[in-house]
Amino acid sequence: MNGAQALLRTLAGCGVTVCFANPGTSEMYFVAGLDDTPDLRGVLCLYEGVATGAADGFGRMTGRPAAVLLHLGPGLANGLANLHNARRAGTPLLAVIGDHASYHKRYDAPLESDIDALAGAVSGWVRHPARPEDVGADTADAIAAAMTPPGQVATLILPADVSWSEGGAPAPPAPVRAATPVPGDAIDSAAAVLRSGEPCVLMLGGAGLWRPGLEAASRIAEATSARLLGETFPARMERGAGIPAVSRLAYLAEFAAGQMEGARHLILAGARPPVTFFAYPALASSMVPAGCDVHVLATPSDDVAGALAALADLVAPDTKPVPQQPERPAVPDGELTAPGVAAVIGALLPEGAIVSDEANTSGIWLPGATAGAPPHDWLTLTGGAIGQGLPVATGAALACPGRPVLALEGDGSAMYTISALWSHAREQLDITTVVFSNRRYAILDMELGRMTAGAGEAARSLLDLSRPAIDFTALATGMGVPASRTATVTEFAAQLRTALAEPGPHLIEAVVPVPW
Ligand SMILES: Cc1ncc(C[n+]2csc(CCOP(=O)(O)OP(=O)(O)O)c2C)c(N)n1
Repeated sequence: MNGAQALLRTLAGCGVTVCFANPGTSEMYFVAGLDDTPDLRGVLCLYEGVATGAADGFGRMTGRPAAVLLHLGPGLANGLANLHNARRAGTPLLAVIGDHASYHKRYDAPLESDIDALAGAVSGWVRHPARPEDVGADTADAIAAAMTPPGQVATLILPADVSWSEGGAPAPPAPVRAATPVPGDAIDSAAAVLRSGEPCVLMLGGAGLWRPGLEAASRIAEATSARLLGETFPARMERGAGIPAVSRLAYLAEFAAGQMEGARHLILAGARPPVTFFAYPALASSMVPAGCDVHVLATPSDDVAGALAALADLVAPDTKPVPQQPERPAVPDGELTAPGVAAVIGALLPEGAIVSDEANTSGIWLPGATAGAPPHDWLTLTGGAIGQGLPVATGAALACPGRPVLALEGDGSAMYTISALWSHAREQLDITTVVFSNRRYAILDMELGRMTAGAGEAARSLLDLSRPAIDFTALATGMGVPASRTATVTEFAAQLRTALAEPGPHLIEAVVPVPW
């Protein structure tokens, strides 16, 4: 058995079922080995940022790593932005980077580059198997490393000669570390803060935004009148009818300040201390109000749900969680707008849907409009690097066959990784993509206005996507995804109904004005 075969058999034996791949010559032995590894499905992605984002979506939904196969430093570099988002999400993910044969590296062939520098930027764990004999154990270690709570990017850099040389053997799974239990005194001191009678915010992140954590947090809020908030950009949040509703901290610091106002204590459960997305000349970077003490109940690598449940048992032993009531918005008629799209999505969102939200300024109304829809999962732009939404939808759909996936995309963001649509078609994934076609980088219009005295024509032109207008229906149909375009609410509702009813991928280009 060669090194590549040992790698593939170890992956399959450790329960890795999908490999999102964009290979090159240095990975040909891995590619060849797929025929002998029927339990590992290779999914071709036409750009590395699609492969890495898809692996992120898969890991967010399953808690298990998908593999991603990339071609040397340049392939890794193309996939880096979505690996960054995966790192911020705490997603378990295994990156396999093919490298030149060890003896070839000193010749400085054209694709030679500093793979370690690139991998180090996003990986919590990096290893280079030096011999085929090492590959099995290194792969098993990589999978266990990827699953170290809450999850991280683990990278194996595999020289071509280690791939093709004989001597490999598969290794059994390596033990995975469990989430760290939160010590009793951290729970006691959070309870003391909650009982102080002083205004408290309990901020939830990571696993704290899944149903058990939300239910425990709801009990705590009911019994103590602590205010609940979710982190601004969660990796995965469970929400909808029957699940306690929690608002997320706003992206705009001005709104977030209102949500945090008056807090004397901030208790963190799986969330980081809140900071502004960017620095602004006249704003503080920290969103913790002056005079507010920060208490860490659980870090993202701790047992967040367990800590919340223990805290609820202390301060709210007889209190039940308060579930969100079922509620659907009325669908307006007339010209299509971002709030109109949100209302239609809120009215039609199917039970068990997975929403990959990269709608940016057009998405402001989505949380409100979908709050009382049947239970669903919401995946957000964890690391702020756009081009995540379509790939994450790809991985989520492969992770959860049978569940409908919605990718809600700003037009600018959709273009970064538009070739994900081809993988949606090729794999016949049940993904409905809605592109909010406002034909601008609207959020940057807003930021330009906030940061500068006034922008001229040249500046505004740099944020304009209307010349030429992008025909998303042509792009989608050209890649095998049935598509339609509309500028009215009634048509949009009809198109969304059809897209949700028919299996396989669809795209709807929703022509909307910038929301202001
Ligand atoms: C990788 C990356 N490149 C650039 C940016 C800067 N950026 C933030 S939002 C944005 C435009 C988003 O446009 P669109 O998706 O159409 O949403 P809209 O702002 O119109 O709502 C850009 C370029 C970024 N966040 N990430």
